Amino acid sequence: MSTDVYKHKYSISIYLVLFLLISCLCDEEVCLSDSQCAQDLSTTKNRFLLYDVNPPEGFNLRRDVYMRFAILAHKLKLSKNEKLKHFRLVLPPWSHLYHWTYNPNPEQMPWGLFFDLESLKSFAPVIEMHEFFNAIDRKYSVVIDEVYILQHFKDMFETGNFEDRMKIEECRAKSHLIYFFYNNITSKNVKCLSYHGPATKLSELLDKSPAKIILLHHAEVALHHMFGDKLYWQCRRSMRFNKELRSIAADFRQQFLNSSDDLDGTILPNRWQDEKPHRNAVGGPYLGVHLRRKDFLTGRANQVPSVENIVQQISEKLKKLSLSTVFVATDASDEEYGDIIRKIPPEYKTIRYTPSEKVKTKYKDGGIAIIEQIICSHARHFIGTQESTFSFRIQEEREIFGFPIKSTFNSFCREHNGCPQPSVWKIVY
Ligand SMILES: Nc1nc2c(ncn2[C@@H]2O[C@H](COP(=O)(O)OP(=O)(O)O)[C@@H](O)[C@H]2O)c(=O)[nH]1
Ligand SMILES: *[C@@H]1O[C@H](CO)[C@@H](O)[C@H](O)[C@H]1NC(C)=O
Ligand SMILES: *[C@@H]1O[C@H](CO)[C@@H](O)[C@H](O)[C@H]1NC(C)=O
Ligand SMILES: [Mg+2]
Repeated sequence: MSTDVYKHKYSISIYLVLFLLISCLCDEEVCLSDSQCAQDLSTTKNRFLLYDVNPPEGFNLRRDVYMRFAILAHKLKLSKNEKLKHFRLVLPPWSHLYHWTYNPNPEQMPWGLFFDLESLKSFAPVIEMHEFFNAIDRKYSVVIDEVYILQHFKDMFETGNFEDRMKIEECRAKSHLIYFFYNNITSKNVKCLSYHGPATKLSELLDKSPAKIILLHHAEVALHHMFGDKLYWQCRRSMRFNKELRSIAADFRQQFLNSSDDLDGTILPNRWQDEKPHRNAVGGPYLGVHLRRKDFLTGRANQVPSVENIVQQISEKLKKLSLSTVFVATDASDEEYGDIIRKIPPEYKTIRYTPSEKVKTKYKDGGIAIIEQIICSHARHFIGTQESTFSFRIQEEREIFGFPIKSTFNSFCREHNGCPQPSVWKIVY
């Protein structure tokens, strides 16, 4: 064999070693293959922040908790602190939501099924659970270095001390940690952290801790950094729904509501960063309403009007706006919905979204609810249910589309209880 070949091979390996050395030194995430990416992520300074929310909380409050942590992750990434700037926020898979049809197995649905992951990632360094599994260097199980169960300070209301603070204290509630229903995730180091303050303050904890993998449970205890400021809306705008869900909603609007983005003035640019605030959205020729029933009927009887009352408010609004169609998003039973249809005057058309088997199987209750939210967010006028986060998320979406304030921030009035209207959280910047 000629020595030239040897020389050649030799120099290739020297280059390879040099290349690896340089890429390690620069801490660049240049990945030539999936396994190498995983290797790189584990050997570099990357740290992982996982979070979970109080199990009974619904989808739309969880979206709000996400924003608090995405804003933290966004700030960590911009930090000059070497210990903080390499954090990834791991998105908790969606399982066993209280309002969803019960499934014996945890669904563990990734965020990409509901949201446009690329868009989320363009705001904050977030990764799916499966990306986290690939990234860490453990073969069969994950041991979380530190778990903090957040809890409120016991004496906050008694002492009137509402200062931002945190302190490791005794655990007040028995928490059964389920680690996202994965039996290959464990931890030997669980503490309770009494906490009052915005999620961004947790950077102090992350800075002090040497841990590589940290889980915060009851993350909803941490509050918003600033509700309604520029960063809030940037984050909110990055929370675009998954393209297929948007397209299913668009087909439905086209077919049943004579509504399309070019006619309605609801075309958004491809990148959320390029969105320019305006107030020119018109919306499709229908009234959109959200009727939150089920547990609200018992838990918040004051907030929910009777069917007769609802029908009356819908009819009046349709007449006033010269519309003839109402789209109803609701968690009402078929029986209750049937009651609404029967009571609506015959000159008006009532429409509800009914998913195909394919949509049901793929997106389940979570995706169906989103499709209904998208349809409501494109209506000429919207009326929601008092204090429902499902309605709040629709109002934010309409704000992003640029609807006039008056067409968005409305709630159904309720008998004997006046007509409190939702806070107007406008985009201002
Ligand atoms: N498909 C559908 N589901 C709904 C509707 N309203 C409520 N739900 C379901 O009930 C859950 C309500 O919980 P959450 O999202 O926390 O909103 P909130 O309880 O109204 O503040 C939603 O996540 C949905 O799963 C609706 O109009 N349509
Ligand atoms: C943990 O288990 C899940 C399946 O339940 C699997 O997808 C994942 O890769 C496992 N993680 C590790 C690190 O082994
Ligand atoms: C749909 O809307 C367009 C424009 O608003 C209108 O010209 C057309 O007649 C409508 N079609 C139906 C079937 O209502
Ligand atoms: Mg809820």
